[in-house]
Amino acid sequence: MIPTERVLISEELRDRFAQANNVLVLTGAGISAESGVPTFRGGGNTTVWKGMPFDVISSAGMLARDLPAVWEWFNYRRGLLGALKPNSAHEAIALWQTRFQDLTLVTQNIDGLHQAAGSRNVVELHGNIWRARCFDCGSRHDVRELKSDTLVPVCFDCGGNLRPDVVLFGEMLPAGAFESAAMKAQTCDLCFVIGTSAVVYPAASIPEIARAAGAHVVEVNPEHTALSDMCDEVVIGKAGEVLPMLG
Ligand code: BV8
Repeated sequence: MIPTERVLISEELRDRFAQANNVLVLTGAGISAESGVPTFRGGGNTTVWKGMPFDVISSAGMLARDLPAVWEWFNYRRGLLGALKPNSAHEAIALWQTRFQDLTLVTQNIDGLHQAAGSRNVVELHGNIWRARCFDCGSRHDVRELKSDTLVPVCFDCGGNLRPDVVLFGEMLPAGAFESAAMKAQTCDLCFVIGTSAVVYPAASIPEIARAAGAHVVEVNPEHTALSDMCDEVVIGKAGEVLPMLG
């Protein structure tokens, strides 16, 4: 536990935060940790499920082999998420959207907590666990409105099988999502990387694009990551404590 008073925000970051116009924020599972959402690689209880590492059960191959098992896995995850609320980090970022001329929020998370905190136009690189998509007609449905007595729900538009509207390992990201995030990364002057181990691509390349385009890149994480050496500043701390300190 890092005592909050020891979390250091540099004067340079305060100045940049005060003067920034175009800001891009990339978030990962760590920003939801203080809401009680288990992270993937921090030993959270989602890392292995029924003996399978999560990147096996959450993969295109498993979807093709065993769609019911994938639904069971996401139903279990939604059960963990159901009662959880956004934390002060999600709330701080929601307030930033009126603070800056242009704020782009890009998340790897599928939990919907940024939207629940009030953030709008969230770029969901990996989809959303609360949505389902039809294999046949592509229509999207809120899973909370699905009435199904079978593990694999069917589309009420065309009767096709539904799948979680989530990007699995080995699958392409939603059309345009990465491209719009990359475009904003090229024009932002301040880029925050919050709560991600930065091992999943292409998401982890967003801060690299921002850095190459001249943005000031700031990481917020209780520990160093694969991206830390590339960042201009690493604030060692929990997102829920650090972000409200920025104002
Ligand atoms: C793609 C949805 C092109 C599912 C997720 C073989 C074939 C195909 C592709 C690949 C391949 N080998 C590698 C790849 C690329 C692959 C990849 O990157 N693999 C990695 C593991 C090496 N990527 C893909 O497959 C992507 N698609 O490449 O398409 C393609 C397509 C076909 C063929 C070729 C190419 C799709 C990737 C999307 C996968 N779906 N999620 C689900 O949720 O089940 S990714 C999953 O990992 C989550 O979205 C998660 O967000 C993401 C990244 O993890 P993090 O968010 O960083 O979470 P993590 O637990 O790792 O870290 C938490 C961090 O928070 C830690 O640093 C911790 O210190 C910190 N923290 C903890 N507490 C706090 C905190 N920080 C702040 N405050 C706190 N309180």
